[in-house]
Amino acid sequence: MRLVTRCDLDGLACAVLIGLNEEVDEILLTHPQEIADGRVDIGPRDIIANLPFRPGCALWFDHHMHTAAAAPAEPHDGVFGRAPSAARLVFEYYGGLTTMGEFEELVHETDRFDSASLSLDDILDPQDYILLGFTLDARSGLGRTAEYFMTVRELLTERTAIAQVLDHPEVEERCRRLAAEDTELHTALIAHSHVEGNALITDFRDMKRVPVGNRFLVFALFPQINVAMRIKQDLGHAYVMVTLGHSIVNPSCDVNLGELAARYGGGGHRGAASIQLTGDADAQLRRIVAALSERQPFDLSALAALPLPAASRDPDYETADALRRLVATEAPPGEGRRRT
Ligand SMILES: [Mn+2]
Repeated sequence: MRLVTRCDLDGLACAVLIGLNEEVDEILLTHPQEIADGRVDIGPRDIIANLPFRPGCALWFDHHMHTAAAAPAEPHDGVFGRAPSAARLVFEYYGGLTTMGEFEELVHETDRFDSASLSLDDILDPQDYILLGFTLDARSGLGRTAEYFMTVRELLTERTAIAQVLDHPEVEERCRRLAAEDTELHTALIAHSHVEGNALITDFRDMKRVPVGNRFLVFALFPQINVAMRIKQDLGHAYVMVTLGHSIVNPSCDVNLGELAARYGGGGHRGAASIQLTGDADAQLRRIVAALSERQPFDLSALAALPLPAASRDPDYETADALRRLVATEAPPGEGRRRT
């Protein structure tokens, strides 16, 4: 059988669990759009996981409810349902705790990572499976991710303890580079951001190379904002790239970002969206910011005094402590650090 999945922690966990229960001799890593557009030939020896359905596959596992429009009317094997991760559906399908108890932690952490139910600690000082998840993020720009995916899949399939997985030279190297990118991104975010009401506006248009870093770092650095907007110049094309995201630390933004983006020719979901702006970008940016920032601004002086990370993987990371105190004092009742 061939497993068709996505190159992220959820796809990885699916690959490990399915591989233990089916004869998988080939893995194809692809993107949801490739499947949705029918650019991948799918047949009776294919198992699709963490990706949209295609008719004719042997098994299908997915939890992305926005693909519900593409949910098949025809009967199919596998599971499609609401769950924090596709790995959770796979785990339960093949017997869960009874048959694969040793993978419970992998599945639990994949649930948290895939649904972005992360704490400030997970963002500023990720550990174990959460750290592994960040090394697999294609947006981390670390390259050669498919080979890396296969290496880690083999380690996990052999039931290597997560501490040993992280000690593997390839994994260690990626963790090291991620930490370096995070430190750079931290500095860049502080230098290029300002707050408008409840929104953080980061303008990277004058940066030649934007550090990739952890995409949630912005929410840990500015825990009082509930929505972030990032502006970048697309060098190859004549447009300005705008990405919008609800904070995972302060999940109180009620603006539907997908709908807002659609008004400017972009798209996305309620909590995250992107727009390629052509024409007069500045005028459009001002209107988008106005739609995002509907509350009074916060005093940022406390944040300006925070130290930059010396070693962002240090367990005694000072910034994390400072942010914990900030969140404890500023978060309105009922809005904790964790979403679940
Ligand atoms: Mn998923």
